Amino acid sequence: TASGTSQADAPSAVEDLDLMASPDADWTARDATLPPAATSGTDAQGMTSEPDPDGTGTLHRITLTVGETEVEVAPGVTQTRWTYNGTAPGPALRGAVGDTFVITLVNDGTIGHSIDFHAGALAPDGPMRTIDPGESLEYTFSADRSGIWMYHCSTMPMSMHIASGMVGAVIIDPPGLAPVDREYLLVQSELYLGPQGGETDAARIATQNPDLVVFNGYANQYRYAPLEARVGERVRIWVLDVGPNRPSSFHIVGGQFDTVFAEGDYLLRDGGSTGTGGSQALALQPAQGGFVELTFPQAGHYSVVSHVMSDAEKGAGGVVEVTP
Ligand SMILES: [Cu+2]
Repeated sequence: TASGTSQADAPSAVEDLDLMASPDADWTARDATLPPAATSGTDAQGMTSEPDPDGTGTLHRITLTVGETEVEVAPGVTQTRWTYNGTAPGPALRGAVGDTFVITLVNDGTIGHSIDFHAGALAPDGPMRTIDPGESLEYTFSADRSGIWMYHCSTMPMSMHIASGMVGAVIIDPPGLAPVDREYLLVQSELYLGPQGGETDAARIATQNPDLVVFNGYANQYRYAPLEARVGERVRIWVLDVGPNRPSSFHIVGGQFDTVFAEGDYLLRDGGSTGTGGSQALALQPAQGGFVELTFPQAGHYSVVSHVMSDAEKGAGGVVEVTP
């Protein structure tokens, strides 16, 4: 196609990449704050929640519209992302065990797309089918198991659709999840840059050598707009690695995790069997997630990184700014 030719002929946006640069003054970070699960009303993302008429849990409904959206992914670098509701990653959905989610998927894009929710077990054949531009489908799943679950487009080549931004998180709270002072969500993903303003370089994905590794869609996002906490507050950070290819080793410089939850259960709580245990990193393969909890002992600037160091140096970094 004509656009394919121009995409192939244009120089890669890698040439414009400067991770020492800063975003423009009018740039705003994506809010990493994770609101509690709703049981009624309409949230900021347009998800409605109400008591399930069948008497079990909460019924959540949201429409996810697929589109192509040009966004900045690093200072001075834009890409045309394939998005659910205009952002990559897409909206984070949160609920409780026993809830039901009804998703209306609308394809406003220019090629076939689909959606696959790991948060619900079902036969993929119908709900995960690819729909053409202009079509829609309804996808209903029951949240029977807790954890932080990936959702993604599963249309082939899946690596291209995932790397282009068709990903998101579903958080199903474990029963008895303790209250905390602050909760954040970080979704780690890779970018394989096409031309400035263009689409993902499909051929480069297979090298598994990304140009950027990012939290919530933008390189070093929370270095420019730090996450906030106060000394002594309990902070929970949910992390999901959506890949498509790279693992994460989630670490906070100067912090120690006293609680770690991964893939459906606590790895560490209350210091473990000795009462003295701590954790330094949450290890996640692509499509795995969990959370860490910690308190910050002193005011200061605590870097948040994937301790896969080359990935941290490609943008998988941020800061928690801790004030007295
Ligand atoms: Cu897709």
